[in-house]
Amino acid sequence: MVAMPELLFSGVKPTSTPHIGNYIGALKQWAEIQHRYQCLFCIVDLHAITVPQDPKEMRERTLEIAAIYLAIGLDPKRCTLFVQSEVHEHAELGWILGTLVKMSELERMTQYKDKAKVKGENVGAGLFNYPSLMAADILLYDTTVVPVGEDQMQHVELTRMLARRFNSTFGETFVEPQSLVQKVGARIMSLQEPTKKMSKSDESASGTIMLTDSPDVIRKKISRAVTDSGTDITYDAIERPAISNLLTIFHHATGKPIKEIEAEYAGKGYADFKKGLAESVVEMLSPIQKKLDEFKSDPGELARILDAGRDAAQEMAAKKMKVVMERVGLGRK
Ligand code: ATP
Ligand code: LTN
Repeated sequence: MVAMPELLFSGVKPTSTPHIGNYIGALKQWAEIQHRYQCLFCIVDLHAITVPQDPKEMRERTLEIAAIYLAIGLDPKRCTLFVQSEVHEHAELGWILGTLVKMSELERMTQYKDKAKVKGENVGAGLFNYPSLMAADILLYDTTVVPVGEDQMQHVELTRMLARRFNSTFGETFVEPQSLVQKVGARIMSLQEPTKKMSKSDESASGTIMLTDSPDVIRKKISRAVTDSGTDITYDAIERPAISNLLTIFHHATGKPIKEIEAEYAGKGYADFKKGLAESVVEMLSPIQKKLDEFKSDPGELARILDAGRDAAQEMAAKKMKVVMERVGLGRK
């Protein structure tokens, strides 16, 4: 008997242009492992609206993310690329799972706590219930592997728990997924505040290198990156968070082990190190940017890929929802 390939699912929110944290923590890994799994990559626009978005800009960014998926090397012949809101089963299963999750479990989610802290009283209920929808994304497809940055591990854990809860309440229906997180680079920090993760919604644009930043902008942002006291270029995530973050980025941009980069810059100053780093990041991004321009200039092809992705995802999701509706007792037959 031929074993079924394991299924991989992941997604990015169209909240703004992705940054090198998204690339190093998630996207780069997707491109490397796509050949080992049956893959679905989603643009999670329903998640994006858990904080207010400009409608016109969000639609543009949805297409931009699709073009980025292709530019980083995802192969649409192997992977299903689609937009979350175009497959209505995501919202439906998200609702059902929202009836199973406990308030106290959602209250423990650090992404919610972090975002709610910034928003204060104005936080929407969607932000609170966000993990139910994320669990729906994953469970709809019998996903086994979810490659994400470290910040999302807690949500994948909650997804596993919801799968178990649903199965024990209504009968075996969902597969328990595993998160897949890189050893180094699962959490790239802001260049301006190295104790905070680099984030699309970060107020300080100079702390975040966007995948579309020009070489000059990249050089400027890296030259202004904060550093730790002293002059040593050595990795120590606790004592020297700023330099450790820059070393991690350097490692991913060049493929060189961190030890080798430390040796290369031993006795040299931060200025030399930052110059070397900036050129490596420019080199890492330049082929992606070139391809991105090509894909952006062919909206017909992008639309064709997303239409095919939607149809393929829809077919899988509909089958699963039929079973879920039956198990839960929804509808008439
Ligand atoms: P926002 O700031 O709007 O919440 P975000 O930057 O966290 O967005 P997402 O679209 O939510 O971006 O994340 C896409 C993927 O990138 C996820 O797998 C997430 O874990 C990963 N990721 C996000 N930020 C980082 C980071 N700083 N370092 C490593 N991985 C990250
Ligand atoms: N919550 C994730 C984005 C996301 C996701 C998913 C990731 C939504 N649904 C399913 C993996 C699998 C984030 O904030 N980065």
